Amino acid sequence: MARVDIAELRTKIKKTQDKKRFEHTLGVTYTAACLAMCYDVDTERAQIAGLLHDCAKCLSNDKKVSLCKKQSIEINMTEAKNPFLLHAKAGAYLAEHKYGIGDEDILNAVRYHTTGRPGMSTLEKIVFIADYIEPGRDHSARLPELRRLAFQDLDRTLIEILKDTLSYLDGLENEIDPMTRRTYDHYIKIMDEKP
Ligand code: DGI
Ligand code: FE
Ligand code: FE
Repeated sequence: MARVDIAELRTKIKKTQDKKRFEHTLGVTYTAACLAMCYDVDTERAQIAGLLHDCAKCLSNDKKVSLCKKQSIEINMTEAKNPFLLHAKAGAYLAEHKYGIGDEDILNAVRYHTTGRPGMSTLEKIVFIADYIEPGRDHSARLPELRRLAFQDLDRTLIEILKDTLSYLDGLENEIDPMTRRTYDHYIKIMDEKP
């Protein structure tokens, strides 16, 4: 992969995001870098994935849908009802074709940062978790506990975040993306199988 200039990428992303979203992006970027240090992952790749994870967030919903249709990216029922979910898939497309990222692991970290997926790489887990725990977040009373846990056990943190997300979405029709459920079931199973 051609070398990515992180400072240059940061400047480009800043131009596409409002102030609050860009602050969040920086929070995810540095939190992902810290988790990468903890789990022996390349910190540059963690920062690149963090900078890019919400790169399609500030497109209008119409733009997200039309980009996915144009690029033959599948839109499931949940995404059709909640087009904001498409910022992950659309973001992976832009990361590759607008920002020139060829690293499949980084692209997957962007693609699955909202729902997760069974069998995530360490980098994918890091971005998913960093998105939830970055310092600017203030959406869950359990954040202090999850922030601590993130630096101790990625899989357990993943499960706790998915559990909170599923219970938040529970009972709302067409709300739960099948992938979010599959990710949770997969990691619960892995946890049960651990000695
Ligand atoms: O883009 P961000 O706001 O930084 O974070 P994100 O991409 O993780 O999106 C967060 C939102 O996504 C949060 O409100 C929970 C929601 N979410 C996660 N999984 C699902 C979901 N929403 C729906 N409708 N269905 C899901 O399966
Ligand atoms: Fe996101
Ligand atoms: Fe995010």
